[in-house]
Amino acid sequence: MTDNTPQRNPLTLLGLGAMGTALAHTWLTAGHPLTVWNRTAARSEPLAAHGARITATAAEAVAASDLVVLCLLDDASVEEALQGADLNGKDLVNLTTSTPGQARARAAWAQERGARFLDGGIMAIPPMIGVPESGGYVFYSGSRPLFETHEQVLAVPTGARYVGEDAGFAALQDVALLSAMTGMFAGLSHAFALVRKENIDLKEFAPLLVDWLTAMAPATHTTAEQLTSDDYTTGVASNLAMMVAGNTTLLRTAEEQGVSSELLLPFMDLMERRLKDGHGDESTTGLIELLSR
Ligand code: FVH
Repeated sequence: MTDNTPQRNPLTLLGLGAMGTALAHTWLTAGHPLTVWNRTAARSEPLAAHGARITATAAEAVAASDLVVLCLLDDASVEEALQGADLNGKDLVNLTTSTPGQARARAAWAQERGARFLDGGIMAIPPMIGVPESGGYVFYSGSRPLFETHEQVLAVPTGARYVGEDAGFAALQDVALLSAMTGMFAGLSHAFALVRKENIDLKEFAPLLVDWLTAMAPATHTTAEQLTSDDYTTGVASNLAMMVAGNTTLLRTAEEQGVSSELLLPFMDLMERRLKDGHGDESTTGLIELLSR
């Protein structure tokens, strides 16, 4: 009898934390022969029952496949895990969160050892992995031939978006999105601090906040257009002069509610500086000028 099951490409995964484990399950489910290694062996063992091959050392795991994916804590753990592994001829895909500088240095490091290198920035949390409708994806940058060779395998856990040959671009765009998210969390923390001690149902307030943030989000496109055209006064819905005047109300309300304004003040200070420089007719895009060092 002929086995008609399509052959899936084998790969190795180093790192079985929350994210690595989620990734591993999707490749195993899709039928890819998977070799795994984790520093703490107990975390690898459950995967053996799902068909993974477990190795005792990272070097053995690297030797097992041409494609080696890393999902470790940080760049230092990548260095440590790969010590003593023969990387010559390997395709390394590093999904460990890094800075753009670390990603570029790691790409050069891999190349010196005879490996092709692709850096990845994961825009998903573990429950989104293997769930196409979650909208998760990974930014990839570095070796285009490596990406094209392995695109189908890389797209198994979540979407795959290649963003350029510069190995630092995936990390840069990952961190840019995470930084924007940090600002959003700061904003919603302040909003909840204002209302939480009143007789307001926070579960009814939450969707109002979500709808408002969603309604404001398209301002992102205006910012991109203004930066591209170098004209920060076209398409301005709410100008800086009006917004700075409005800040007084935001700060007084915080005081009335007994809430610190520490999350708002750095941005408001920038707004005032730009206004004092004579840019009251702009949107907040001009503030970006003040951030560049
Ligand atoms: N989890 C998340 O929500 C985020 C989503 C976006 C992307 N991040 C990044 O993914 C990398 C891995 O994250 P994780 O969630 O799997 O992290 P942990 O569960 O903490 O697992 C860490 C693994 O790294 C291993 N490890 C740590 N130090 C070393 C080392 N010196 N040598 C070898 N391995 C090391 C650790 O091994 P062990 O503690 O089990 O022995 C885990 O396998 C990360 O870059 C996130 O920023 C996740």
